[in-house]
Amino acid sequence: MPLGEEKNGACDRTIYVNNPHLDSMTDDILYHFNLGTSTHDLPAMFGDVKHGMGIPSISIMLHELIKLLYHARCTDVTVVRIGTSGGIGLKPGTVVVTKQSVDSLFQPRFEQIILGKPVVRSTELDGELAEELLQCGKDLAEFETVIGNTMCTLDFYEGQARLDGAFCSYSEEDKQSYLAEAYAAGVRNIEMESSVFAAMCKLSNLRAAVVCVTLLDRLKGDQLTSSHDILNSYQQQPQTLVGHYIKKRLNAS
Ligand code: R2B
Ligand code: URA
Repeated sequence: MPLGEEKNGACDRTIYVNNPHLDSMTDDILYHFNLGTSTHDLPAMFGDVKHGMGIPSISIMLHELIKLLYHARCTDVTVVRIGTSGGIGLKPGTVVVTKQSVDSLFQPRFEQIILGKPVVRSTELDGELAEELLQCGKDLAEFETVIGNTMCTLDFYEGQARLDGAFCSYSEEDKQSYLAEAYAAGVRNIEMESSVFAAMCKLSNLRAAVVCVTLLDRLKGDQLTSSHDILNSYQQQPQTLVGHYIKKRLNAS
C-alpha cells in the first residue's frame, strides 16, 4: 500500500492494529512491558481497561504510575498529558501548550481535600519543556501551536460556562463575560485534568507538560458540531507534536 493510504480504524469499539503479521505470531513479546501473549493472559489482565475523564480518573492513574516509576527506579522522566480541550478565541484545531494550569478562579493551584481539610498544591509546569514543545509545533508547521494558560474544571457543562447542560442559571452575556475574564487572565483553553496532573508531577519531581488541541472556539458556541473525521484529525495533533519532540530528543542523545 503506498504511503499515505493507510486506513483509520473501524468505527466499532475494538482496538485497531494495522499489521498482517501479528495474527500469525505464536507469541508477541511486549519487551518494554515485560509481558507476552503466550506467557500472560492479556485479556484477563487488561481486558477491562477503560479510560475515565477528569481529575479523579487521572489522579488514580497517576498515583499508580508514579509508584511504578519509583519501584522501577526510573530517573530523568518526562511526562506529557495530551488531550482535547475547548479553546478561547482560537481557531479550532489549534494546539495549546500549557504555560500554567489554573483553576476556575484563574489561580495556578489545585485543592485536594485530605482528611477533611483542604490542601492547596502548586500546578507549576516546566517552562523550558513548554518552550521546547512550542518549538516542535513551529518546526512541524502542520497546525497552529500556541502557549497559554489552561483552565482545569470539575465539569464539562456548568463548570465550563456552557449554555447547553441539563441545568443553566446564567445568560449568554454572563458566559461571555466569564470567558473574557479567563482570556484576560491568559487562559486559552479549558479541559478537565491538567491541574491535578501538574500538581502530582511537581510533587514527585517529574518534568511535566500539557499539550491539548482545541476542538471548538467557546466564544462561538458550546456544541461539538465538527465532523467525526475532523475531530479525529484534531485529536492526532498533540500526539504528532509530542512524537516530534521525542524523536528530536532521541536524535540529540
Ligand atoms: C477534555 O476532554 C474531555 C471532556 O470531553 C476531558 O477529559 C478533557 O479534559
Ligand atoms: N474538552 C473539554 O473539557 N472541553 C471542551 O470544550 C472540549 C473538550
